[in-house]
Amino acid sequence: MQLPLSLIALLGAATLGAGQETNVTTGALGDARQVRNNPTIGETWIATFDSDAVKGTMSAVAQPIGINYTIDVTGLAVDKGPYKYHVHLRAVPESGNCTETGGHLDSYVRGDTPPCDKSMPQTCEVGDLSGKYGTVEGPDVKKEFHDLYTAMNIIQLGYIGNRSIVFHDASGARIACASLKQVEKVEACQG
Ligand SMILES: *[C@@H]1O[C@H](CO)[C@@H](O)[C@H](O)[C@H]1NC(C)=O
Ligand SMILES: *[C@@H]1O[C@H](CO)[C@@H](O)[C@H](O)[C@H]1NC(C)=O
Ligand SMILES: *[C@@H]1O[C@H](CO)[C@@H](O)[C@H](O)[C@H]1NC(C)=O
Ligand SMILES: *[C@@H]1O[C@H](CO)[C@@H](O)[C@H](O)[C@H]1NC(C)=O
Ligand SMILES: [Cu+2]
Repeated sequence: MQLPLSLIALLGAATLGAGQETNVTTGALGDARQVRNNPTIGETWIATFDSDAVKGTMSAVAQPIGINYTIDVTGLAVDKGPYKYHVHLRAVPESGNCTETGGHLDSYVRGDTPPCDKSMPQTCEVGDLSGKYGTVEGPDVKKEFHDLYTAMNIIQLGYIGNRSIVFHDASGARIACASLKQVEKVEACQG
């Protein structure tokens, strides 16, 4: 659900009129735009987790608009949540060091604060998936959601290819990370 633009403008004007500071809750480049030009519907990228902290997968499948995600993981410590999960900028290096994945995918330059308002996902950092679709609790998670603002088109803002998914525990620590890898395209088979 989106507020009509006129209503948003009115609310903004009312807030300014009252002489209050307004918090910028969208990106410097504006709200995230819906992704409508993925190259191949069904193109799939998967992040595979295989550590003591998390085992399982997060898959991303291109849709006519945006991407469908499925989280299917086990082994999250029950006393360390709620857990956040994001698309981070870079793939995980050979060392496995999650710090080196860099910050969140933030194509519209919004920053972390104030926190994402999930009722207005277009205003959130593009990669802040848990901000938009909810944190998760251990031990096991099976969760699906449809994000309109991430892309599998390399020339588009919000491109997730060769980036990574990072899980954070309640302290913010990066407890696990995995690179998003494209699943081999399977040719349609005749008979
Ligand atoms: C991981 O990478 C960060 C940033 O490069 C570095 O400061 C840190 O020492 C590394 N951690 C390990 C265990 O190598
Ligand atoms: C704006 O955000 C800051 C920090 O996130 C917060 O301290 C402040 O109360 C907010 N102001 C308004 C008017 O919401
Ligand atoms: C996946 O995307 C389609 C639109 O392409 C949507 O209808 C469907 O609800 C999505 N699945 C989930 C689990 O959100
Ligand atoms: C993604 O990574 C794979 C494997 O490292 C590489 O072959 C491919 O060229 C990369 N694609 C892009 C668009 O960077
Ligand atoms: Cu993160």
